[in-house]
Amino acid sequence: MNITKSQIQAFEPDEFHERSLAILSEKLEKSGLDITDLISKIAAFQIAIPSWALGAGGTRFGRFSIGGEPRNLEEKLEDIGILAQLTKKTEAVSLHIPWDIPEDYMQIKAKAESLGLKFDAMNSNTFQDYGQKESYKMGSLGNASKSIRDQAIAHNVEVIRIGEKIGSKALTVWLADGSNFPGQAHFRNSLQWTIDSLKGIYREMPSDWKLLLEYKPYEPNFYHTIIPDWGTSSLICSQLGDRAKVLVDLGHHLPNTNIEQIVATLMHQNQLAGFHFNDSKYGDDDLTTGSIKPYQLFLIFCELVGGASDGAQAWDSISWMIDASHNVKDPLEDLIQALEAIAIAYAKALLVDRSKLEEAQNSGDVAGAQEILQAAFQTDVRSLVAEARMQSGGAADPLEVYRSLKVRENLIKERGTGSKATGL
Ligand code: LRH
Ligand code: MN
Repeated sequence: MNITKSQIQAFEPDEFHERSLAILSEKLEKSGLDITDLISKIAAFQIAIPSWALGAGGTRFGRFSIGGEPRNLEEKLEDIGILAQLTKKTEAVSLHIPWDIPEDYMQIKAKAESLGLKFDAMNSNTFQDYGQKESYKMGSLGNASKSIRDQAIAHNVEVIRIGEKIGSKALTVWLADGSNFPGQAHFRNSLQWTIDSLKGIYREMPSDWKLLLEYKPYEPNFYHTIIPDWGTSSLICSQLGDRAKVLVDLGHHLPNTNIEQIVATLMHQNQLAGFHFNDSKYGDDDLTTGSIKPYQLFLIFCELVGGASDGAQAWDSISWMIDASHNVKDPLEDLIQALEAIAIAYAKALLVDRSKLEEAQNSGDVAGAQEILQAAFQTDVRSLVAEARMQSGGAADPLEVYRSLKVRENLIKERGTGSKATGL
C-alpha cells in the first residue's frame, strides 16, 4: 500500500497546535533555548526498525494474528516505508538472519532505496535451530563442543557477508547461551569459549564495521546466561577491540536496575554501542517504548544528551533501534507510538538546563537539581515534536492518518487475514 505526500498533508494539525507551539516557543526562548535548533535536532533523530517486529508477536501461551502481516522482506520494507512517510522518524531497518535473508541482494537494496531506507545493524541468530548441521540447544559461541562453536562463528561471518552486500556496517550479537540448573555449565570455560569465538568473528569484520554485544540476565536460560549484564559485555568488548561496544536493550535488566547510570558509565568509557528500545514491567516484556516507565526513558536521554555535549561519547557513534514484540496491538500502530515516545523523551532531555543542574549537583542542592529535571520532564513538548515532523514532510498525527487511511484494512485486503511475518 502506497501513501502519497498529499494524502498525508491533507490532514491538518489540531486547532491548538500553532498556539501551543507559540506559547512553548516563547517559554523556551525565555530560558535561552533556540527553537529552530531544537526542531532540527528532533527532526534529525532517526531510529531503526527491527524486521522481526512487523507481525504479531506471541508467547508460549499463544499468538493472535493481526491480519495483513508482511509475507516477505519486500513487504516488510513497504511497511517500514509507511512508518517512515508518516513519522519521518525512521530511515533504516535492522535485519535478523535467517528470518530475513534477501533472495536478491541488488533487488532488495534497490527496493529499500526506493522507500528511502537503508540497512542498519545485522542480527545473527544462534538461539534457534533452523536446519543447521548441529543444534544450538546447549549453546552456540559458548558451547562445550568446538564444532558447534565453529558453526556459530561461521554463521556470524555469513551474516556479516550478507550485510556487506546490502550496505550494513554493524553486527549485533545476542547470545541465549547459558544454563538452567546449577552444575550444568562451567562458568569460566563457557565464558572463555565465548570470548575466543567472538574474537574469531571480530577478526572477520571489515575495518569500518562495529560489533554490538547485547547482554540479557535470563530467558531462555533461567539459571545463568554467559553475558548477563553490561559489565560482562563491557569486559568482553575490551578484549575484542574498540569497534566492539555494549548494546543496551531496555528490557534486559533485573527489576529496578538503574539503566540511566549504566548508560552514563558506558558513555564514560566510550563503550556504548546503542539501544534496543522497548519497555517492560517485569521481565523482557518487549512492550511499547515509554508506555510503562516514561520517566526512566527521559532520564536515559538526559545521560545521552549530557554525555554527548560533554564529549564523553559522540552522539553519531551510537546506534538507535527499537526491539519490541506486539502481542495485542497492531505492529505499525505500536511502532508509531514508540517512535513518538522516543522523540518526546529526547525533546524533553534537550530542555534540561545542564549548567544550572551541574551547579545544583556541585552545591548539594538536591531539591533544586530534581526541580530542574522535573521542569523539563513536565513540559508538554508534543507540539514541538509534531512541528519537527511536519517540517520534515510527515503527518501532523501519524496514528490518526494511519487509521483514517485504513492502512491495516487495506493490507488485509492485499495480504489476507492469515498472512504471517517471520520473526518472534
Ligand atoms: C533477545 C532480543 C535480541 C534479538 C531478539 C529478537 O531478547 O532482544 O535483541 O535477537 O530479542
Ligand atoms: Mn534486543
